[in-house]
Formats: sequence, structure tokens, C-alpha cells
Amino acid sequence: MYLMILGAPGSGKGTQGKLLAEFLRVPEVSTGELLRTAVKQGTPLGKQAKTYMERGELVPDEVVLGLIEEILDSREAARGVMMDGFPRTVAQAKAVDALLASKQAKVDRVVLLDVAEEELIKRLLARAAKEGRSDDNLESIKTRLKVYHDQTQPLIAYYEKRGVVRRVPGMGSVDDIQKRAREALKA
Ligand code: B4P
Repeated sequence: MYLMILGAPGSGKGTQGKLLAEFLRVPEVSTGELLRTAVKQGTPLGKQAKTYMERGELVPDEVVLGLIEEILDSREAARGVMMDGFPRTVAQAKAVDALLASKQAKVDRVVLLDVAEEELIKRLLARAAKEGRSDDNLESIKTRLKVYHDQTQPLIAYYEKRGVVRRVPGMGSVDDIQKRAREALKA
């Protein structure tokens, strides 16, 4: 099963995506986590990505597309994957479609986490205080929210036309949201 978890920054994609992936027994792969590791290790990919990430902007498609190809071509993803943080633009979605089509597969489900904007900002600022992630500051958070509205939200319509989107209210406890997500996937 090829699934994608979609939502604004702070909507809980990482938290819910990992739990859902465990439940469905597919690996969870986050481009955000892979990019943060690349930045820490100072790899060529990390060097290209660093400034964009700190500003809250998307890393350019041409930089990220190779990474997405590597993920979907890996043995780990041979029988399915929970995609966290990608695709994020229509160009990336088209690339995912083409890569999956070459394996006679497709995006089976998109779990869309719905969370109010004030709550998103609250969660990311709370994480900033705890973990000190370099893009969890108010200026970068605002850019990330705008980027999500402008560049990633159009994907909802892209996948809705195929009937694969399952909307899940993302407010409340982690357990309650997980129950809703599992329930939504039954339909
Ligand atoms: P990501 O790592 O994907 O980060 P994000 O969208 O900002 O969301 P994040 O995953 O951190 O938050 P989550 O919803 O899990 O991307 C970071 C950057 O990498 C991007 O800005 C971009 O520059 C680059 N990038 C990544 N992928 C890319 C791509 N495909 N193309 C181009 N660029 C790319 O929320 C987690 C927070 O909420 C946590 O603090 C958690 O504890 C809290 N939380 C979760 N559930 C909660 C609940 N129920 N109640 C309260 N708090 C909760």
C-alpha cells in the first residue's frame, strides 16, 4: 500500500504517519527527516538544502526529486510506503505517479490532517522551546504556512479527483487522532 500523509507544518504528520505506518506494516519515510540528516552530515544534498529549510521555503524540486526517486526505488519501499512530507508540489506528485506507475502501483490513500492555524503555530513554538529546530521560529513558521497554502494545498484537489483523500480532524489527543485516521482508512 502506498500512502501519503498530508497536512500543514505542525499538523502531526510525523507523529501520526509513524503510528499509521506501524499499524499498516509499511515503512515510513520523511523527506524532512532525510534532509535534516543530510544537513547535519554536511553532504552535498544537505549543503544545497540548508538555507531553504532555515527560511521555511521548499527545497527546489530538482534537488528533492533525486531523493524521492531513491526512496521509491529502494528495496524498503518495494511493497508500500508511508510518504511523510512528500510530494509537496504538483511537479513532485507527477514524479511520484510516474515512479509508482513503473512498478504497476499508485498512491492508494492520502490521509489529510486538518488543524486550525493557531494550534499549528502553538505546537511549532512549543517544539522550538523543547528541541530548538532551526526552522521552528515565528518568521520561518509563517513562511512554511504560506508555502503550504500556495504550493502543497493544490495537491488536495489533485488527489481528491481520484477519490483517495481521507480527511481526519487533527485536533485532540494523539491516540484519538490515530483512531480517527485508522477508521478513515477503512472507507
Ligand atoms: P518537514 O520535516 O516535513 O516539516 P513540517 O512540514 O514543518 O512539519 P513537521 O513534520 O515538522 O511537523 P508535524 O506535522 O509532524 O519539512 C521541513 C522542511 O524540509 C520544509 O520546510 C522544507 O524546507 C524541507 N522539505 C521537506 N520535504 C520536502 C519536499 N518534499 N520538497 C521540498 N522541500 C522539502 O508536527 C509535529 C509537531 O506537532 C510536534 O512538535 C508534535 O509533538 C506536535 N504534535 C503532533 N500531534 C499533536 C497533538 N495531537 N497535540 C499536540 N501536539 C501535537
